[in-house]
Amino acid sequence: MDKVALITGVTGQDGAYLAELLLSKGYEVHGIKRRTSLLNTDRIDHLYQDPHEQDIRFKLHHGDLTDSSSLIRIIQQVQPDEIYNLAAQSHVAVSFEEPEYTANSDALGALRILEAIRILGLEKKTRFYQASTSELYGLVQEMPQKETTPFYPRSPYAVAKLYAYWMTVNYREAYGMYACNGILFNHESPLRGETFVTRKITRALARIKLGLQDCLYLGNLNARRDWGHARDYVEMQWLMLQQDKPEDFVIATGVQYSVRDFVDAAARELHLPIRWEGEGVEEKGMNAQGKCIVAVDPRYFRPTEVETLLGDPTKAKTKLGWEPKTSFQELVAEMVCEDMEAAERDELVKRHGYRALNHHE
Ligand code: NDP
Ligand code: GDR
Repeated sequence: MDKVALITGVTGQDGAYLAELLLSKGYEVHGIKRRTSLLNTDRIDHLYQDPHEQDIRFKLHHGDLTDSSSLIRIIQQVQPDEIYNLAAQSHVAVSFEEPEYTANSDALGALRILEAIRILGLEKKTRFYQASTSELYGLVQEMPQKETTPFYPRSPYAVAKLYAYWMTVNYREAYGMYACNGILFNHESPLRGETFVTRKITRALARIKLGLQDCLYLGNLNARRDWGHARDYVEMQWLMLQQDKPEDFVIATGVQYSVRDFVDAAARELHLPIRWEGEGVEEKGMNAQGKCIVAVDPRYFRPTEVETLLGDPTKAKTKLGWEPKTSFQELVAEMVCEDMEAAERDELVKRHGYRALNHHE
């Protein structure tokens, strides 16, 4: 019998890569998506199968992490061998604006799934993966951060994820469930949400290059992150559920760059050299013609910031043989390339109006 997996957050960046990976391994994949007024399945449309076909391997269910009854119903119906809990209000800055909702979805959401597994008597059948985060380290206590580094969360998002982390550990110890945390450092891709800093940079610089936008406004340029590729990281999410016993793992590249470094790397890909001048909120990135194309806007500063994160993936390497395949430069190049293609399409429409796309006219 093929394995059955259930993915929460299937419409998100990781959900899309993970669904693709599990389908390629022969899984029957179920995803939970929430109801939205506009379609939100762009990232997984290529995996969609007409429900009228025979032998459907990829199925979507309406549900929400804030709604226990929908979760219990779906888990009962699907009887999954593996649940990947990827759904979350995942934006750190937004969590300061919506702390209560963030706690409801990110902290209690994980609890609701763990309880659903217990209520349905699936503790011995269903393996559980929790999308934990390097944000747990927050105000870092040790460089680099590994599985034993103490946590110090610095946002409502991170505090909510801390609750989910410990609930996962507690259900493993209390009920003997196969439940584990992947402590993932930042991972990006062309599918990354447009308001996270990497995608914001690659998208804006591509548009600036084509004259569709004048300036990119950013917050803390000095923040340092350990950035990997989402495609490599979902492989590890799967591997973590295939072991003899459940354990928590740090997933990272072990290399860190600043936000400013990311801007420079993306600009280099676009042959758009940037010269930095000024300091603090006055810092600016100038193009070759002396025009400001990157500026600091304090509205993007966070009430409490995580200044530096650097992961030590030694445990994942030695115990699971996992290593990231994509370098920082390759990641930036792939993101820039896709955003340049999107900008070129927009520029075409701007230049020729809708006629260029409507050949039947
Ligand atoms: P995204 O923001 O791209 O995706 C989040 C997903 O969760 C989307 O499918 C979203 O649906 C869904 N979702 C949000 N709220 C709810 C809810 N209340 N009920 C059901 N679904 C909901 O995140 P990523 O794919 O980047 O990250 C996946 C997980 O990993 C998240 O939990 C994130 O916190 C965590 N993480 C991410 C890291 C990263 O660098 N990417 C690093 C460490 C952890 P919709 O499409 O409708 O918005
Ligand atoms: P992060 O990612 O908070 O690490 O959370 P994000 O890309 O939002 O920020 C990274 C760093 O860049 C700084 N920054 C800006 N950030 C955004 N979004 N927009 C800006 O304009 C900007 N300017 C500077 C931030 O202050 C920060 O220091 C991500 C999410 O995917 C979480 O869900 C996940 O848990 C962590 O990564 C690991």
